[in-house]
Amino acid sequence: MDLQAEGLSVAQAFDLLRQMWEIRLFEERVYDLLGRNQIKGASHLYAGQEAVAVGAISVLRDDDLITSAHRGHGHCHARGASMAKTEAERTAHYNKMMAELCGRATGYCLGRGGSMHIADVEKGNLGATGIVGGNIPVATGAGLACKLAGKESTVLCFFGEGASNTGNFHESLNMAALWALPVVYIVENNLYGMSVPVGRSTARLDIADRGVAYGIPGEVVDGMDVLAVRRAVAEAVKRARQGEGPSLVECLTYRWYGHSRSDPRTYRTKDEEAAWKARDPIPSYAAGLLEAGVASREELDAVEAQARRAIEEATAFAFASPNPPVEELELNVFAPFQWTRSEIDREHELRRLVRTGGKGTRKIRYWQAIQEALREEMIRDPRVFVMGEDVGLYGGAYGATRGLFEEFGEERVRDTPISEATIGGAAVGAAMAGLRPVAEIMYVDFTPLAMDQIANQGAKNRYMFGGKTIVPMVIRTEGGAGRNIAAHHSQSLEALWTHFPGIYVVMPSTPYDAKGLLKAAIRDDNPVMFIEHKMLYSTEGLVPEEDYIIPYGVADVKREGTDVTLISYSRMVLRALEAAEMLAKEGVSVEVIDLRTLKPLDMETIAVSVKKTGRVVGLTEACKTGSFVSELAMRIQEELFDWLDAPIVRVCAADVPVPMSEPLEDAAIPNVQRIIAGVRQALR
Ligand SMILES: Cc1ncc(C[n+]2csc(CCOP(=O)(O)OP(=O)(O)O)c2C)c(N)n1
Repeated sequence: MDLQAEGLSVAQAFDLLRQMWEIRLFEERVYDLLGRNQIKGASHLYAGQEAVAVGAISVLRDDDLITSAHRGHGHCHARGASMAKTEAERTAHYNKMMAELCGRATGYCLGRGGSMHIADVEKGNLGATGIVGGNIPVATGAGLACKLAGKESTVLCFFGEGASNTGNFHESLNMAALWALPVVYIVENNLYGMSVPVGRSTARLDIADRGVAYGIPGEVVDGMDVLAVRRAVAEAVKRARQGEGPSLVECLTYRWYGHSRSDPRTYRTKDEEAAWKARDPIPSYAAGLLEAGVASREELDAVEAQARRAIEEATAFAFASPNPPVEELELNVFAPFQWTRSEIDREHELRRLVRTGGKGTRKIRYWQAIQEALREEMIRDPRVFVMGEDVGLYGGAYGATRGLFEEFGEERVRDTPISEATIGGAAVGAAMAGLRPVAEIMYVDFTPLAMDQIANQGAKNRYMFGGKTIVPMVIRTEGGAGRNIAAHHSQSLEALWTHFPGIYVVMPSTPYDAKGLLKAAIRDDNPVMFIEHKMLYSTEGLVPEEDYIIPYGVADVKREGTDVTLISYSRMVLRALEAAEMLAKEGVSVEVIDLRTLKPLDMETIAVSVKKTGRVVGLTEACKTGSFVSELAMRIQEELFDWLDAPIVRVCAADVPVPMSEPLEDAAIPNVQRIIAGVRQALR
């Protein structure tokens, strides 16, 4: 071993050993505590693989980032330990890790994440994920943020060989190669994905070769040799810093324990285990230090003893720590982002202004409202950028990004590959790394392809990681029927998106609402699912000349009335208004509420109206079963039952996939006649 050739000082060489011991002893302790049910939940132990995390992370700078997977203790440990500047910081780091595994309030994630979601975002660890392959797009987006920041920082993305069979892997490698992103994808090939051997899950055994398909250099490394890993990753990081793009490093390694504590390991032999244990990365590295005269036997023993003490102290700390207070259950679901009183009041005035068509307003189309919001926010804040399929020169499938490419260029208006998962995940990673992405998913029907990234990573990361991150991303999409393009391009999936904690859902019906709500979405620190309607893009309406935002959770009473409250959103608001107009001729006074944001939901405005009318009709273009209107009806029933004079009526789409044929499509969704019938039913 030649420390100089490895670029290591003696202290650094000792540190590698120390970190590997700490991970090993940490995992042994966790195994023991799991067996005694003192640690609950699932833990996927990293023992045996220490050389990968420690070797790879040892080449990072403080401004670099990592993302990790379900077997993530080693990554979290190595990152925290290598960034600790003092002994006290190191101690705090082990303590927080063990406390997190024990679900305590003092843990890194305040007990919200546990083993599978361990993260220390403040130290550039963007977190572990329980979804195999889920971190790969996030790393790709973080790489984009690093590249756009121009600071030569780099992202290490750790995952198992099983994850290299996911679409996320392939989408991400393609995108990273296209955009020359500074990401090092590190496959920890421990030969099994749960119980299935790599030979039965993976078409070609050298996963590193998969890089070739994308023009990414791939290398297979002995993952039991900390210095070999370090060398390979150092080379890859150097390429990344020089702007040469991503690399793929496959580390051959082995996990000492089963997949998780309950795994009996029947799929592998004792002989195989013994053969790998004979190549234990810790004693072999220690022997190298001894042979090279860098360390004495006593010094090596002292490293182990010190690590043992640190882990025991961390365990004691964790058990002495309190559980998170139950009253704080909802802490950090959303970032506390507040609009000022004056912004809220001004919006009320502006709403009146555009309704009366006063001075200081002008008429634009809905698509222009979206375009203007994007443009103004891109001018206001250099962190804002747009990406999605065909958003560039083409200007978006519905024209809402027209002209932005010409004005801001391809760096800030990015055409993406057709890779919905990685578009969503890249938005998450870029947002966590400091940017404000607005990602377009062409049709809401395609958002399920990105559901893991948006719902599991984007919406939950803040909560799971103890409130230490924000994910200020906007997913712009459009939905709804009306163009005879059938069941894969016409759905209304908003209820799906309201279901996930941690993401707002916005559905504007007018150009004024679209512009103000989108500007608010971009400025807000939380993820937003912003759903436009394909049949609204060419509609016209007034917007103020001045810069404005529309705060979330403020519904708009689009027509006042006294007999019945008709609540809707998006395109159906227009039909609701038509129905109200016709009913007015018969002497029925309908109040039309446009929710504008389904989440947060403005129950105050609803309450004022229901207390006045006592009757409610919920109107949506979505299929009836599980629609958002069903949730709305329940909320009203729970909170306003005493004021109701009649059962709540739902007017929804039929429970059918949206058909192509025009008369069938028309019949599938509510029309004015059905809305009128719904109102009459509420009045009975
Ligand atoms: C998307 C997804 N599919 C399946 C699982 C269940 N699961 C958890 S870990 C795992 C094996 C993963 O293998 P690999 O990526 O090689 O990582 P390793 O466990 O070997 O570290 C499986 C099947 C999951 N959590 N997420």
